[in-house]
Amino acid sequence: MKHLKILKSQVELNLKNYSLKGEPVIRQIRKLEDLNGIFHDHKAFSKMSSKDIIYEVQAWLPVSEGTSGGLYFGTTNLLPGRVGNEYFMTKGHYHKLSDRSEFYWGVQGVGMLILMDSDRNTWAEKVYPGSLHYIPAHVAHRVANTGNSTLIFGACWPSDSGHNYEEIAQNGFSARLLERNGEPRLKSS
Ligand code: M6P
Ligand code: ZN
Repeated sequence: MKHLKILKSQVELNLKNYSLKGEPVIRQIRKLEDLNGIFHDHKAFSKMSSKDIIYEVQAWLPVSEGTSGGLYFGTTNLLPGRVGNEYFMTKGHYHKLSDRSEFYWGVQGVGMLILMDSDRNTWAEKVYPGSLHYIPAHVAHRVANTGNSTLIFGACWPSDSGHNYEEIAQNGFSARLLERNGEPRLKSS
């Protein structure tokens, strides 16, 4: 019975490094080998160490996956680096229920949120501490780290949105974020 009780939430967010403490918190590590096929320079990719960690997601999923009306909270630490001239980035996805939207926000470091609509128009928003991003429904999203330090971003999404990775695995985004003369540029692919 919670009536009249003053409680402490079961999960805490460390506001400095954005790590989550408590139960239940899930942790998902993505290594370079998990990102096979997403970078355009296969030769550079094959020379790199496949066991290297590229990013880690921590998330609080208070309700089971697929529940309508619930929310999930996640935090992602994306390491700096490149495969050839392409920045380290998350796999990227549409939502399985494609009309579900999401918030991302920058916490630490700098990068780009790369977005692609269902007509395959691709654009990007700068990610930096305090940047806030509304990812509309039907828009694929991924984040690239364009800086020299770990990029941390937060995310909040509906518990019934799911992830559709297949579409991106098959067709990719219609543009790539590449480094040119020290600057990130979106280039049609
Ligand atoms: C954010 C959220 C998660 C997602 C994670 C990594 O934290 O959008 O749902 O899993 O980023 O992105 P991806 O799943 O594309 O690798
Ligand atoms: Zn999402």
